[in-house]
Amino acid sequence: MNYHVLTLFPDMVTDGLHTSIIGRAVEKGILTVEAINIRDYTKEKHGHVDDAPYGGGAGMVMQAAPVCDAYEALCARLGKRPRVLYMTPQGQVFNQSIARELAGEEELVFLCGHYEGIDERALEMIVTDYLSVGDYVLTGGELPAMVMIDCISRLIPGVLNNDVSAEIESFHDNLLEYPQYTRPEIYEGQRVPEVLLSGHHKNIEIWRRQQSIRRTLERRPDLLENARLTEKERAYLKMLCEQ
Ligand code: 4GX
Repeated sequence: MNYHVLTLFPDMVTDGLHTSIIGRAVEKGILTVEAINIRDYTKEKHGHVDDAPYGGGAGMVMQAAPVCDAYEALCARLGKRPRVLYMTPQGQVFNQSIARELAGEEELVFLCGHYEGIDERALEMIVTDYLSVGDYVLTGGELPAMVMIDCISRLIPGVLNNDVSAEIESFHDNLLEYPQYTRPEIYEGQRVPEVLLSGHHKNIEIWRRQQSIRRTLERRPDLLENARLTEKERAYLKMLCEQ
């Protein structure tokens, strides 16, 4: 997977993503993360990339030309026109199934706006997907792009160290993860659940699934609607609901 981030703050993106697990995947050559500075594509002598909005109003709007020129230069270099994801609270709210779908692409372009956004004409010309990280307002699209890159990358084979699928975690089957414990066996008088020390793998698996169901009911009952449960697990959920 090759990510290309169009931004006015390239260091923010590269610094953040060259760290930890994603940084290691970049070193291993599984991913590339390229931040393209939109300011490099201005044709104005003072390097302006923004101007006051037509019709008046507060703040500045990023101009169309540098954004489109940055994208066109990238397309010419790649010999293809990859999808362009625009980070905006007006977009579809990002989730695990969108991440799964995007992980199938070879190249992805993230367009990050600042100030009051980007001239609508540039968006109409190049954006293929409008995506949001949630219903709150940030100062720019860089953090949302980094969130999505992190989430998509861990679905790409070789990025995580464990060979078990990355999907065996929260949101696998639309259930929250079960609680985890490690040494010591007793901490501040609190014991690790007995079943986890039993070595009985089948019972452990049943207990973990029940914990996942219990947790999802308590913390995110909205997810249960789309949860994939066996007949026995449905009965367990029913029992919890009737208590
Ligand atoms: N999920 N922001 C984009 C610029 C902007 C201003 C006005 C459109 C209209 C956000 C989010 C987010 C802040 C990024 C505003 N774009 N992005 N930026 N929530 O809050 O993705």
